Amino acid sequence: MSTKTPNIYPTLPEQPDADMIARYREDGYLAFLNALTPEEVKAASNGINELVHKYAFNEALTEHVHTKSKSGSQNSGGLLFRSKTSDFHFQVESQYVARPDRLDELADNIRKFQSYDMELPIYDYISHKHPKLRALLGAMLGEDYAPYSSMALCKPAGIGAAKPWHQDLAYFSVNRFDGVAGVWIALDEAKVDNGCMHVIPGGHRTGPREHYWSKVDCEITTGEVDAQQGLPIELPPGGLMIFDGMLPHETPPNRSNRRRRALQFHYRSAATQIVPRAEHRAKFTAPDGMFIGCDYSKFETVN
Ligand SMILES: O=C(O)CCC(=O)C(=O)O
Repeated sequence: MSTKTPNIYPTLPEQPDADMIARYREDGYLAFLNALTPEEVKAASNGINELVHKYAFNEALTEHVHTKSKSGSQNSGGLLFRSKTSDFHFQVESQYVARPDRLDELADNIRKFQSYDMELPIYDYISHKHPKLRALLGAMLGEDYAPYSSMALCKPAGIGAAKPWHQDLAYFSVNRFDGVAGVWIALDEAKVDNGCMHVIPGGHRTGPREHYWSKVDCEITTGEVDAQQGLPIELPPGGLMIFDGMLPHETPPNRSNRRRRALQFHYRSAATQIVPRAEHRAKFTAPDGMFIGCDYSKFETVN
């Protein structure tokens, strides 16, 4: 494990100070134990159940499809519920068998929520309007930053799969790699045993690393990241981490009997542009020009 002291502060401030900004630039992440209020955490967590009750097995609103990846990677398989009226979709943990008569249980066994920021006022508030989060993002990305995506991974108790080492910009179709930040918010206590975030401090400063599709997911090739340098960032419910889009990070599997829910949002600076995938492929490369990111064409949906 890294011997560095984690950049974990007690409270998300009204305005980050110069030391926080310098540490973010140097290490690629900052964490705050206290960012959302208990009421906000409760509303955000209840919202997951609310969305599952609204959409799961509701033929009027949602289609459900089975997904698998051409590489056979475990994390891209599983039942997917896709809204018929928006981009919102959520994926069930691949080992869980969803049943229409057990929707609260299903809500505890979701792997991924995608494009959910406008599905409920609480997510709209946290991701777009929360004054302290806006101040944090403004300080790190510039005042005219823009939302890029809302995608949250949850880890069901006992079966929540790992999200192996990766850089988020291996996936994102943007034209430059110095202006993207992720915000990760714990809704349950996140510890090492139920799959908290791990980061490589400073690992965002050495450019794209080679990724490949393993049996689990798209991940950084062995040897391209020193897992011994991984620093766990344990957070209580309502704790928040902001991290650079190039920072290698991972979360281990949840082998505990406690679920680990989280929210996650990504943002980009005004200097970045969303570009066609071909342009991203030409940029997220090794020195020889070969694409080393995560290629979505490996995905397949099967009705
Ligand atoms: O929440 C997690 O377990 C991991 C999130 C993450 O690293 C990602 O979505 O890129």
